[in-house]
Amino acid sequence: MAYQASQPVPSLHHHAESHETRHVLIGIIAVFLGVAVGVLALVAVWMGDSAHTAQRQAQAAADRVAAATSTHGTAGMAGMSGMASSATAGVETPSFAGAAPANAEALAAAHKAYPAALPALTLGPVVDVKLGISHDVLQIAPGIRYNAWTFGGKAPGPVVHARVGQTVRVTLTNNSPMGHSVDFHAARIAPNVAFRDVDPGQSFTFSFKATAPGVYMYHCGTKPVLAHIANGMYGAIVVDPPAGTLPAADREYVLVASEWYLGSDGLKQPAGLDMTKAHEMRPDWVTWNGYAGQYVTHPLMAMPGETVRFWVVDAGPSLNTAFHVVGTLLNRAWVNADMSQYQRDVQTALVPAGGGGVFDVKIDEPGLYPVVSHSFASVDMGQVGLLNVGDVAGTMSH
Ligand SMILES: [Cu+2]
Repeated sequence: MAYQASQPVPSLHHHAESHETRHVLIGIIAVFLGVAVGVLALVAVWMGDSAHTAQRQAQAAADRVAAATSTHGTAGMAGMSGMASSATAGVETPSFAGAAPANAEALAAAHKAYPAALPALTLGPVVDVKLGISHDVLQIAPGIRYNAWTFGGKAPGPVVHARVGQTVRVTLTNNSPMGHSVDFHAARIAPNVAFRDVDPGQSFTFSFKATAPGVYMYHCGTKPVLAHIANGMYGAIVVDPPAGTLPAADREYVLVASEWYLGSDGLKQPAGLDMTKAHEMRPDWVTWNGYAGQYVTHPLMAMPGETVRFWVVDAGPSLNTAFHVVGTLLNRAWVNADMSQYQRDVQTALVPAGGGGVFDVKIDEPGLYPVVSHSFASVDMGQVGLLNVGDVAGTMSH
């Protein structure tokens, strides 16, 4: 107050003037607000109306799509089969999941299952891995053929088995008409050098030392990687820890999970890759070791009380695997294939796309135990097998 009183008169006058100005301003603002409220009310009414309009328009569009679908119907779909990519505007790429010829059961029985048993170790300091690259027609489900790109003429490619401390020497020979490469997740190596593209007709050798135990993916790393993996260019390498450091197992199986995205049903002629489905992660088939349901018709075997070890890789290209064995628990789960520690009595363990996991089960009661991804859409698309404990008769679907 003392300070205000000491102010010169002009200053006080100025104060009064500024009060007046403020009143005028408030008046203007009030008027403006009044107008604004009115305008907002009008906008609200207009918005409500345009929402109704939009709704009506959307419904009309939906009706037109429904009408078009029922008009063109199956004839339109049939005309599209055989196309590699079918992202025609407004038409969903059809699913070919579950397609099967009349003799599917006989074909499934006649199919020679991919050998899941872990191959023996190679003695000596160097493990020589020869990977021939070729383009081949593969069966990926009973009666379903696919134009695949492969390591060693099959998908997955050969299982590599090494021990920590060994050198893995990889020789790629490209017998296909286009460039390919290989990326080993077990390696610590400059990828621009080791994982480089190899031209058609060329060979290339690189080596790496196996430094960490586990199970790892290998795959073609040529762009677009999604297409090269989806077409079948992947496999597993198991790296054992030093001898005697893991609990003993009576049987060891390698399972590689992968998805297939088909541009046609693959029945009359081999299907090609549908990149639209691959991008949308909408597979037609999901498999263990490249063929839908092959271990249902040709179960993996074990005897009661045996410890069975699963070395699992998820090759993707995009979906994860929720590893689960129906009717038991995973006694030991080396999650993410970190072999320094395991979890006990796990119901389901995640194996991410591009990752691995190692799982022991010990089953005392004879029976048929489904081995699945508990992400059950994958089961319906073929990612299911059976562990037959005690060589019991019969089969089951799950
Ligand atoms: Cu490739």
